[in-house]
Amino acid sequence: MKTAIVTGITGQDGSFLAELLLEKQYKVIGLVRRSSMEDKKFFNIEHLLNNKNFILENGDLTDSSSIWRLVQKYKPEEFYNLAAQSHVGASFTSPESTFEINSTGVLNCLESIRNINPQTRFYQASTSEMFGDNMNAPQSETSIFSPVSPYACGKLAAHSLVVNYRKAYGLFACSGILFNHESERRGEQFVTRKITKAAARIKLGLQKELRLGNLDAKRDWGYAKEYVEAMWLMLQRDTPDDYVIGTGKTYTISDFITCVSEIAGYNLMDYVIVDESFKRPSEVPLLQANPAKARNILKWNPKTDLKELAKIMYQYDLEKEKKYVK
Ligand code: NAP
Ligand code: G4F
Repeated sequence: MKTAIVTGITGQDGSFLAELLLEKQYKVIGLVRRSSMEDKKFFNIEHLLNNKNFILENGDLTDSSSIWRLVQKYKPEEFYNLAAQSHVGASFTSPESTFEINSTGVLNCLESIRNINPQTRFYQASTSEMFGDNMNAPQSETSIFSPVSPYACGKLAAHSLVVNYRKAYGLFACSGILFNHESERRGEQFVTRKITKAAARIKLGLQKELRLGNLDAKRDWGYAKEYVEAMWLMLQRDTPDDYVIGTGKTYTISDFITCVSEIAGYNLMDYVIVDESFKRPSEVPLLQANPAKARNILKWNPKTDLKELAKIMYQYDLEKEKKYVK
């Protein structure tokens, strides 16, 4: 039985990856940090808590001793680092902690592997945000990085460390440069989930308006459940490498609102108010993946299109919000 450490286990991707690895008969060790809302933090992984191959350990990515202890205890075959301060907008208000988690946190993982168990295969959650304001789309593994947020700067530092530890120390370290991926488990502050939740609440008469920032930015949105398969595939190769993962299609935030409107059966745009406070000091205007390398080498292909994705999310939110209707 293989053992995998997964950081960020309570998040969207961590929970889907844990399910995938358990299905593949792995022992999954999830890193969790203390929360003031202890009863709510397991929402995405509640259904896994009784699985004997699913083990949670306390720690924090920025606390190197907790990472070293974990690698020492389990000497895992695979280590997936999905933990991050993952909200780009929040990185402008908390740049230091974001940078610490998203870059030094990764160094802690790499150093623990290099010193304790160099045969551990490492996956880093890199991001299309690293392309920043590079308008040359579609973006591939060889496109120029031009980050425009503290979040993306921290992720680019981490990405460079992964490349360096692969070259300098021969670690089996891979970065997945993932474009936006969403699901019914997406955090409610990210734009797609904010929209599907609001659409459901407006439909049910629970909300009157939807305040959003920039509606013109373009994103390449896929379904998170499919993207965690790409992470696993990267670590099964003979040689480590970096891969762009995305659909190759790009849409504006307005397009997504139109899509949700069609599913919900009313014009959601009538309820949208553009609120400057949700705009960012600098914006990533255009993301569109060129996932040819992943398609050719990993044999990975996205299956869920934007409309199906919006439907999954909207229907989930509609069911969830119904309990608040009096
Ligand atoms: P998410 O839902 O926000 O989950 C982030 C996870 O990181 C949570 O489990 C969180 O734990 C954990 N975490 C944050 N700070 C930590 C710390 N100091 N120590 C330990 N754990 C910590 O994010 P996601 O959407 O699943 O994304 C997973 C990873 O992929 C992230 O690294 C993100 O930056 C990257 N990424 C995401 C996308 C996307 O579109 N979703 C695209 C490209 C890259 P708590 O529950 O305690 O907060
Ligand atoms: O949903 P978002 O917050 O995602 P963003 O900034 O693209 O970041 C996500 O994807 C990255 C991969 O490219 C990940 F690395 C990162 O961890 C995260 O998962 O915003 C998408 C777009 C932005 O252009 C934003 O300005 O939507 C725009 N937007 C407009 N109104 C809004 C809002 N975003 C949020 N969160 N909230 C709004 O009200």
